[in-house]
Amino acid sequence: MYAPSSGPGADEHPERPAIGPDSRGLWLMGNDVDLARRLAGTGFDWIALDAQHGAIDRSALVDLGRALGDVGTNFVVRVPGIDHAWIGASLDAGAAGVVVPSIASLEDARHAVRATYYPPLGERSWGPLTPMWDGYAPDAERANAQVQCAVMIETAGALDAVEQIAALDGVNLLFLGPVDLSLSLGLGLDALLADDSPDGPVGRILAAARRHDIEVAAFAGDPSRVPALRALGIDRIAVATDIALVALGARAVLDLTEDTYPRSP
Ligand code: 3PY
Ligand code: MG
Repeated sequence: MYAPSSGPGADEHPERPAIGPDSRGLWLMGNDVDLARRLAGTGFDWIALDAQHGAIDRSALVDLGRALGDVGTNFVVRVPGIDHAWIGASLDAGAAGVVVPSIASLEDARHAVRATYYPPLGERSWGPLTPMWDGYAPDAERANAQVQCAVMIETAGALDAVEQIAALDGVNLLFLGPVDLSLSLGLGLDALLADDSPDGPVGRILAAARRHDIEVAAFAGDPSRVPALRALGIDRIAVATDIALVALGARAVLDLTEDTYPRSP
C-alpha cells in the first residue's frame, strides 16, 4: 500500500510551486466540495483551504483534497496552527504545500519545517492518501523537493526573527498575514500596507526573503487590497476569499438589475 509510484507517473508532474510567481490565489473558508470544484475551474492559479478560520475539518480536508486533485487544481492548506498532525494530514491529502499561521519565533518555524519534510530534513511520517483515489504520490525525496513550506509572518515575534526564519533550511515562502500583523504591531491595516519604506514591516519581510533567495506571498482577502500589495512588490496573492466572491457577486447582480426594479419614491 501507499506505493510512492502509484497513480500517474512523476514525469506528468513537473516540479512547479503551487504558489508561483505572478499568481492569483483563492482563499476558501467553506467546506462545500461542489462549490470548491466549481471555483477551481474559474481560473485562479491556486486555492488555499483555510483550516484555521474556515469550516474545514480533517474529513472535509480529505473530501476537498480528492475533489481538487480530480480537477488538477493546485492547492495548499492553511493549517489551524503549528500542528504536526495537521501539516502531515494536509500533505497526505494532496496539498502542494502548507501555510503555517501564528509563527512567533524561530523555534516555531523550525517546528513547521520538521512537520513538512520527510527525513532527513524533517520528521514527516509516510502515508499519502492520494493513491487511494488513483492520484500521484511522489517519493519522499521528490516530495521534499517539491513541497512549499510557507510560514506566516503575522506576529511581532515573527517579524523580529524574520531574518533567521528566512535563512532556515526548508522555509521557502514567507506568507504575509496583514490583518494579524497589523493587530500585533498595533498599526492600522491601511497604514501597514501603505508603508513601503525598506525598514517598514513589509520592507523587512521582502528584504529578508531576497537575501535568502526565497519568495513572499500575501493574503489580500478582498480584491480592493490587491493594488497596495502589488505596489509593495508582492506577486503571489490570495486575491479573494469565497466569502468576498459571494458578496461581490451579489452586489454585481443587484447593480445589474437595479434599473429593472426602480425603487418606489
Ligand atoms: C491575516 O491577515 O492575518 C491572515 O491570517 C489572513 O487570513
Ligand atoms: Mg492571520
